[in-house]
Amino acid sequence: MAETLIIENDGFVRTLRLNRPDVLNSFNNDLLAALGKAVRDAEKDKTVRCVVIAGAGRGFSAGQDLADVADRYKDDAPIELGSHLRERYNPIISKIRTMEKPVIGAVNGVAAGAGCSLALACDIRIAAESASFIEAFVNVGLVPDSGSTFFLPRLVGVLRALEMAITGRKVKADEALQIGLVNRVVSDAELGAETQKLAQQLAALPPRAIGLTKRAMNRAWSAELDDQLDYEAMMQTTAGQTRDHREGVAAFLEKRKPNFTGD
Ligand code: T3D
Repeated sequence: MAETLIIENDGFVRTLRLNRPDVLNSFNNDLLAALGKAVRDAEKDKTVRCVVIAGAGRGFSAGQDLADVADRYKDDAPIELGSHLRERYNPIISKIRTMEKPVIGAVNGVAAGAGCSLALACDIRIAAESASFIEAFVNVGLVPDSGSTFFLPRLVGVLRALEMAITGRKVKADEALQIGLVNRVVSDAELGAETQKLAQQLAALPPRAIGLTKRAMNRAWSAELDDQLDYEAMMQTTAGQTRDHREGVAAFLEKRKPNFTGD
């Protein structure tokens, strides 16, 4: 049986490719377990400085595999979806946000339901022209989960977020760019190369500075200004004590390329 997740390393960049193309990379328990382990491993591994999440075939991910859960509905027993989310989806979304490494979502096609949430959890989203985003939950009588109610209003505002969530309509790549849902749209053919180019650029930058920046930005979503100013000062004390800070300053003054090591 083919692996549900393909893991590829290129220098300091690790790509996690969802690999159930026949069902648009929808999530069964195997894929969720593999992705959960892969994000935990990527966080711990010092040789990984940037993570890319991508999809095989024509989709990014169509969310929960609806066939995989059909067993649940065989009888009239009450169903408790919350524990499935808490055990399998939520730890993945949390890890992507708290990992002090940049995570790029390379959205090659449709990102629907929890697949859309997964894309939204990434730090940077690059979309192919044929990509689309669908808060598909409502179409199957569910509410947005896996972080969609958190990320979407913060990214595009409550007005647009709520409309996407309660209509379940498809937002294509050009609209996604216009409303601030993605950083960039590239041609389908260029998605792989453009993503790798950005990932390699990020991997060459000082890892601690990037990690602390991500931590501070995450925190800012629910902070007061004075409190956040103080937090920035604290983060800067830490960053200022790294070897990479000295290397960056020295390289600038010596007019050479810096060599950041993560120390
Ligand atoms: O349940 C819990 O544990 C709670 C968690 C919930 C999280 C969620 O993600 S709920 C939302 C689940 N996802 C959906 O409702 C999306 C369902 N899929 C679609 O609406 C459409 O497939 C798309 C709009 C995403 C794409 O449409 P299209 O026309 O490009 O492709 P298609 O023909 O519909 O799909 C291609 C194949 O993938 C097809 O299989 P076939 O007919 O070729 O054998 C289709 O059945 C399969 N597929 C697509 N999405 C899913 C799926 N199979 C299982 N589960 C899916 N989610």
